[in-house]
Amino acid sequence: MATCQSPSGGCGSSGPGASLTPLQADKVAQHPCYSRLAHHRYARMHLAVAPACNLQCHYCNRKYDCSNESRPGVVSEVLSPAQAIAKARHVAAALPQLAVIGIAGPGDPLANIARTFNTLEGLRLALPDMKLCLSTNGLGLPEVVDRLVDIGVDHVTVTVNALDADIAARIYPWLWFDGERLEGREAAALLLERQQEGIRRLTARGVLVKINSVLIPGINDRHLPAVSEKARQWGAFLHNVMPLISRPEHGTVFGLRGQAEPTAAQVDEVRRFCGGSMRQMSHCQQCRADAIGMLGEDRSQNFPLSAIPRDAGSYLPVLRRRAQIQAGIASQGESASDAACLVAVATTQGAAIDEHFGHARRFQIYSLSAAGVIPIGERFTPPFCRGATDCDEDERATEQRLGEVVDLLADMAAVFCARIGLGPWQRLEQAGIEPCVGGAWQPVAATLGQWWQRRNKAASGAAGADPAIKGVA
Ligand code: CLF
Ligand code: SF4
Repeated sequence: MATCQSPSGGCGSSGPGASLTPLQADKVAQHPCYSRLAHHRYARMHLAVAPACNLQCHYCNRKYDCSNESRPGVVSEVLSPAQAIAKARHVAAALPQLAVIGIAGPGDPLANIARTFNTLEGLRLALPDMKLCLSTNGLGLPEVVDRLVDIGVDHVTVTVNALDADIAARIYPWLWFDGERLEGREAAALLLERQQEGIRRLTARGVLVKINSVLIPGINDRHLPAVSEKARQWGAFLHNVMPLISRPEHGTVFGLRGQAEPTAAQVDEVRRFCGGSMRQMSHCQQCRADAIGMLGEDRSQNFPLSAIPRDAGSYLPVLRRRAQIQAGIASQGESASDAACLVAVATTQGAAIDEHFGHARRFQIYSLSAAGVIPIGERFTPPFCRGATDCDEDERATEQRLGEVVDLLADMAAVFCARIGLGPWQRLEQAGIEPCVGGAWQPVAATLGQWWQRRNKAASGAAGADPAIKGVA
């Protein structure tokens, strides 16, 4: 895998948009919907835990999947949060390319707050290497942004079909908000206000936001370039113009009224106009709300709930095997060489090694091999150090959390951080992991490359042949 340092150059999506930190660029490069290149390498899974919706779209019939993220088709099973987490663990073990788990319906995730957050929080604990993603109409978004960020949901899609309340009122007949039913222009205006506020809050917190727009000929087709321009101003990363699906047999208002679907040429033309403002997605598959697999395939029928084991056992062996396989994919096999290894880095933005070991809530994982310094994902860990008071008062709990962190990093050759205490240093060494603070505040890629060269030199002896690493002198 090429390291995606520049979204316009490496992520495969086209057009202008927000500039990214190295960490955000890595997240883009590993998400099949955000990067055209990634969709050949990584799979996604949707967990259908959210049956209800808080508004009505004229292109939706609740018997079918949410049109925000799906082609029409009944969701096979609505899952409870516990079932969803068990299923995710099972699929992650069977499908090592699985990189992202999203909640996209079949209704709106934020109209099902308890089910959605119980699922996200459970996933974060049970699958610490998984990217989490959410797709919403945005009505319930502003109040949950901090909660999403705390869990580590780094990708959020918001469906924005219009900026103008008169246009939006032709798409959304009513909504429920604060126990009240609103209709027409009043409802549309409230939705637009809440979408804007939610998106701004997300981008301000560094979340990668994708805007989905359903292209509805004669209603919003000429208006979508304005949506794209506004999305850019809000700091969104990507715009996904999706063709309306409107067939009478689906029983939607638009389908029954004979509202035309756009032609492929119309979709291309609107994307071209929108591309003047924002990167455009063109590989969307309008997936079901329970889709599993690479984009364009759906393996959900291979994973029925009845096949999920009750006791999945420890996830750690699965996590380590997934890392090896993903490193192999990313390095095109170089990670299998004796000299190759995995390392973890405590970094806030991905540019410099700038975080204290005990404060890191997630470590970035890199594959080091002759193919280069390649980011392959991250691992969420419990922050074992919660301040001096906590350490003093509950030493045993602190030790236990430290043990969990070390277990999660046990397949790493080294951990790089800005600072580390003596206790964790010793625990890492006992586990065979080298603690490295020599590169504190230094650039991540150069520090890791130099460390790898030195390690191989020491291993092979002065006369031995050192494997070269790309880009490191
Ligand atoms: Fe799912 Fe959506 Fe996340 Fe992707 S889908 S919640 S961003 S992980 Fe992707 Fe499917 Fe298109 Fe959605 S191809 S419908 S854009
Ligand atoms: Fe249907 Fe989704 Fe619209 Fe709700 S937001 S009405 S589930 S398409």
